Amino acid sequence: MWLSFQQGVNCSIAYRAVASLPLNRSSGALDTPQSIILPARSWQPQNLTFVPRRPPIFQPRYHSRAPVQSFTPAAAAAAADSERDQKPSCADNTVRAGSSPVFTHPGGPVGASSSRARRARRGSMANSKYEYVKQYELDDTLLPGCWIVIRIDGKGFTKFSDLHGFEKPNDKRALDLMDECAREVMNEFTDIRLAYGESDEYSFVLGRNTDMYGRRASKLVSLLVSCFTANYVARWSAHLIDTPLRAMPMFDGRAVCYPLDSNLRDYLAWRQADTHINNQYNTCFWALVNSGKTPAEAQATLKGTQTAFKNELLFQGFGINYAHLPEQFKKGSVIIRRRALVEVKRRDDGSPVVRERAVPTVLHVDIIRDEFWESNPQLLAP
Ligand SMILES: Nc1nc2c(ncn2[C@@H]2O[C@H](COP(=O)(O)OP(=O)(O)O)[C@@H](O)[C@H]2O)c(=O)[nH]1
Ligand SMILES: [Mg+2]
Repeated sequence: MWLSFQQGVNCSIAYRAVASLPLNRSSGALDTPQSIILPARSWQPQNLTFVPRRPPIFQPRYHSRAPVQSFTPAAAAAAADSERDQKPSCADNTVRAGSSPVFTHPGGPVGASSSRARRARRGSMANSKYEYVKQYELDDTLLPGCWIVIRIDGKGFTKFSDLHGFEKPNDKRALDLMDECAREVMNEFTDIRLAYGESDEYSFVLGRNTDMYGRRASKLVSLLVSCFTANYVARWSAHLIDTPLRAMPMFDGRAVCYPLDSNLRDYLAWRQADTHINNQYNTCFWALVNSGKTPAEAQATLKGTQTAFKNELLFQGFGINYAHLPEQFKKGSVIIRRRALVEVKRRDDGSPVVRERAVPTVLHVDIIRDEFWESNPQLLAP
């Protein structure tokens, strides 16, 4: 089960029990999460419902490694000969583990993919006539001491969402899937302090002084994008239960550095303001279209209008009180780490072993005003 309690920074304590995500045995996917929020004062250990631990989507990670072939001088000589006969691109030391014969090297057999062996191989490049190619690799280390924001964005999601019949203007299933993928990214990369998402995009904030992957932009962007995308595919069927995935979801990514705390807050405020503006416009637009206007007429009606007009239009014309729309639609999703009790394993007698952990937690709150930052001072701490 997921058993968690959340603790605010101001030491007010709210307790929360989160039911597990049972594995859908036929699809191998996780079912939709359920949360049970218990009132803080009524919390007692006996109130907590124990449910099976959330199973991993995949079995425990391990790296399959090609067996290291035993080394003999004769094999080494033969391998070196055949290596020389190959094309130039194969004649350097970039031999792929498991696909090549083993030959001698100061760092050990090439088939052995230990980091020591790799370092030694790299060192031997010093004598190689091909070494100059390394100079073409640009240094993309991100500025030191700055906040790093990595924003990912769905490629062609206008089409992608139509193809899968996403509800307009917001499809909660799709937004929950985005949130879950972002949580998984934060579980994988613990240097991420905070994430903010809306529509088909997510921004991940890394601490000012993170040394994750040497702050190399290409490493950071590619890893976050691929982790997010892999989770999007793997968890799709748990959220869009009766909707087969009919196209490959893809996400682009970029890294931006912000030197000041105020820059970071302004960046996040910009994204959240964008969420509100888009959501309000889209809610009006689709209400007009669903009432019989053409898209062009709906666009013309809304052109140049202010917030008050749109709120009035929704209320008078369609009985929609904008303030009552789900916070997830109006404010987007912010993910921060909160202390929580998590079941880490089961004893032989079936009882859960619970530990306190920092758990990425999805909130739909205002991050523009000071209140959020004042109640979560760890987010901007050095
Ligand atoms: N219907 C619907 N569409 C969505 C939802 N979330 C994202 N989208 C679509 O994704 C698009 C994202 O905008 P943008 O990144 O600028 O467009 P892209 O270049 O086509 O990915 C929006 O314009 C929507 O069409 C959703 O929940 N429901
Ligand atoms: Mg997009």
